[in-house]
Amino acid sequence: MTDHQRSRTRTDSSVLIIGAGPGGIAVAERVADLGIDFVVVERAAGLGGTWYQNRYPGVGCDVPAHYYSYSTDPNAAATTLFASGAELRAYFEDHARRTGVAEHVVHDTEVTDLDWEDGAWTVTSADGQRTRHRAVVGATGRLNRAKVPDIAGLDRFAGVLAHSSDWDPSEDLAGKRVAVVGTGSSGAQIVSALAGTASTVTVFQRTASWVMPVPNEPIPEELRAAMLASPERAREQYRATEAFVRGIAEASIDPDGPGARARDAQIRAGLESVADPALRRALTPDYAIGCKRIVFSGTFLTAVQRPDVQLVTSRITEVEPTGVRTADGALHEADVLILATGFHADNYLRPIRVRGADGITLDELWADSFLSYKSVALPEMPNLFLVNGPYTPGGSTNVLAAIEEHAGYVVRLVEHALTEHVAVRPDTARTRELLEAVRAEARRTVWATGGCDSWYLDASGTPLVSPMTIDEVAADLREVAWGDLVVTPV
Ligand code: N01
Repeated sequence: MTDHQRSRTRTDSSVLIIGAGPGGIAVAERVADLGIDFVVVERAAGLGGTWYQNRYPGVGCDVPAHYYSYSTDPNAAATTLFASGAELRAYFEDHARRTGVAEHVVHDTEVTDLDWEDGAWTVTSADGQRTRHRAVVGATGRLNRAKVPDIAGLDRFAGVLAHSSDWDPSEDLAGKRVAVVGTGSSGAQIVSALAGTASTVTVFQRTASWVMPVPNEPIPEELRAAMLASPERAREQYRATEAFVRGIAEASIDPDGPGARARDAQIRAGLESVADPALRRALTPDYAIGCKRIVFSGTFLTAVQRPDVQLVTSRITEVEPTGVRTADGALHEADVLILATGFHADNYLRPIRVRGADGITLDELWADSFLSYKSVALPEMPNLFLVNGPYTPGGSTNVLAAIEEHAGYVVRLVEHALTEHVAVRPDTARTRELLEAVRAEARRTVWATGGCDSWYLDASGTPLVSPMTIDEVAADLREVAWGDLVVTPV
C-alpha cells in the first residue's frame, strides 16, 4: 500500500461501494462514468478482493484468463491458460488504476453497520467513523470468510497453521512436511504446487472431488503479443474462450446434453489414468459429476500418485502438537498444516449488521430464506444493492460475467434513485414469488439431487446458486421491471 492510499479517508458521498474486488471495481467504474460521486471502502490493504487475499501455494483461477476478465478489457497479459493469483491481482489493480477507480478506494476500512435513517444510509466502520450515503452497493464477494473446521486440538498444533485464504506467502515450505486438509479447488492447487517442493505432502480427503484434468498451458507468445497490440483481437479471444467455458459451465444445468457427456468423458478418462486401483477407488467420488464444484486441475491426479504425496481417507480425529491423528490410529507428523476447508459461503454482506426500513435487520429478513431480488436488491432495504448476491449463477461458471450484468443493472437503479430523489426497493411479495420459482428450479439441479453436500447449498439443502445461464441473467436484467419495485420519495 502506498502512503497516498494510507492517508485517504472516507467522507460523505452519494454512493458507497463496499469491497474493492472484481465486483466493487465493476460497479465503481460504471458509477464514475455517470459522474456520480462515490467512495469504495475495502477492508484489505490492496485491490483485487479474493485475488489480493488468497496467497496460498499454487493459487490461481480455474476459469481461463481470457474470459475471466472484464468483457471490455480482456486479460491480454496472462501468460497461462489459467492465470495465477499474482497475475489476477495485477490485472485487477491495473484495471482499477487505468479507469481511475483506485483513486476512490479507502483501504483498511471494515464496514460494521449499515443503518437506514432519514432517507439515507449511515455507514459505520470498525474504527468508529460514520458517514452518510444515499445509496450503498455491497460487493463483498461470497468466498471470503474462512471456515475453520471444528477439529479437537487444532490450537495445540506446534507447527505453522493457517487457513488457505490466510496463508503467508513468505513462509518457506521447501523440505517441510506439509499436511493439507481438504480436496476442493484450493486443496488441489496447494497439493499440486507443493508436490516435489515440500519433503512430503499429506492430503486429508473427506470427500473425493471430480477432477477435470485440463493442463495449464502457456499462452503462445504470438497470441499474447497480438492481444496486447490489438483490443479488437483481445475481444475476439474473449468471445472464443467465453463460448468454450459456457459449454462446460452449462453442462451442470443440462446434465443430459452433449456438453455434459464430453465433460464427463474427459473427467472419467483422467481418473482412469491413475495407475494404482486402490488409489483410483479412493479418488472416485460417490456422487454425480457437477454436484460439487468440479476441480479443474491438470496436475492434482499426477501429484497424488507421487511417492512423496500421501492421500489419507481415514477420518481426522484430532490434531496433536506434532501432527494429525486419524481414526485408524495413525499419527501423520507435519511441520505445517494448511486448512483448505472452504468458506462460510452464506454470509454475503454479513457480518455487517444491516438495519433497513422500519428497523428490520438483514438477519430477520433472511431468517427463512435468502430473500433477494434477482441477486441484486433486498426487500425492506431501500437503496441497498448487491452484486454477486444470493442465487447468482453457479457451477463452474464465470462469476465475473454475472457480476458485469449485476453491476450494469444496479447502477441504473442507483442513478434513478439519485436523480429522482427516491428510495428504490423490491416489493417483498413479488421478490418472494420470483425467488420461489428460482429455488424450485434449483432444487431440481444436480447441485441438490446429485448426492453431495457443498458450499452451494443452504441449511435446507436448497442451492443458493441459480440454474440460469449468463444469457438468461442478461435477458432478465436488460430492462428494469419497475412494477416489481417500490419507489418512494426521500
Ligand atoms: O473450499 P471447498 P475451497 N475435515 O468448500 C474439506 C473457489 N475457488 O477453498 O467435501 C476434513 O470447495 C471439504 O470436505 P467435504 C471455487 O469456487 C476457486 O477448496 O466437505 N475435510 C472439502 O474437500 C471453489 O469451489 C478457485 O467433505 C474437511 C474442502 O475441505 C470455492 O472457492 C480456487 C473438513 C473444502 O472445499 C471453495 O473452494 C480456489 C474437515 N473438518 C477456490 N472441513 C479458482 O480457481 C472441510 N473439509 C477460481
